[in-house]
Amino acid sequence: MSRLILHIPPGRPWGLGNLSPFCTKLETYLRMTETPYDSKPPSMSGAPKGKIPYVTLGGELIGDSQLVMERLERDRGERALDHGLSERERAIGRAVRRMLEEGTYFTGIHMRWIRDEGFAMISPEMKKLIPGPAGLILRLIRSKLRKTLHGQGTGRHSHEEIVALAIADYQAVSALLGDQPYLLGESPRTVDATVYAFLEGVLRPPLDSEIKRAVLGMANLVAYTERLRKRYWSDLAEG
Ligand SMILES: N[C@@H](CCC(=O)N[C@@H](CS)C(=O)NCC(=O)O)C(=O)O
Repeated sequence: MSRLILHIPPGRPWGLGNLSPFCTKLETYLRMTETPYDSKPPSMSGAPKGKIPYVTLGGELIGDSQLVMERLERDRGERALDHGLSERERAIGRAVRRMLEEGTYFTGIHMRWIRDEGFAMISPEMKKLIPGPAGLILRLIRSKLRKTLHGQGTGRHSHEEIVALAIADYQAVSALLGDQPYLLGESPRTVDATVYAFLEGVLRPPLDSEIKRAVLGMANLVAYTERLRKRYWSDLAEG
């Protein structure tokens, strides 16, 4: 089969895998499984679900980081990262993944896009991805995200409530991780790609926040992020 093409925005801002946690998640998985891939900038109009990341696999376009990973896991059979997990471990992995991706994610959108400090931080990075004058496009994206947050519900909370939600989510991950090297024990599993992507997205960008300070105070999460980074992202510059 031809080499997988990963369609993601270029760049490693602040030493992140990607600005988008879903792109970091999928690329982390490809690195965890030593799946050969080439990266290519996405076309939003060509994206199967209108979102990033997506991949070309054997001539087929597949959208959604999780659907791509599930397909690759199926193809790997006994070499799948989640092979051998118990029903209970799979359930914990699923619950943590969906908490981060369908809940915590929106607290990150609030911090990066709605708060002025976050918007000031992210705008120059977004401008690198948008050809031509980007000011208007960024304001449009911000306004669309404000509506998305309102519809999803996070946008109806105060800033303080949103911060408390995010911290409680990371505390839950910290409690589940305990002193294990990976979320479900001794070996890295698919859920670790998500957990890593979300933690680096809080820890690396130069945005001081109550959430970042709280995560920095959870020593096991900080050590975990460094462990995964060393193992899968050692090619990225520090700092
Ligand atoms: N469930 C999707 C979520 C992907 C997602 O929300 N990507 C965002 C960037 S972080 C996106 O493409 N947003 C563009 C849009 O919603 O129009 C996945 O896991 O791939």
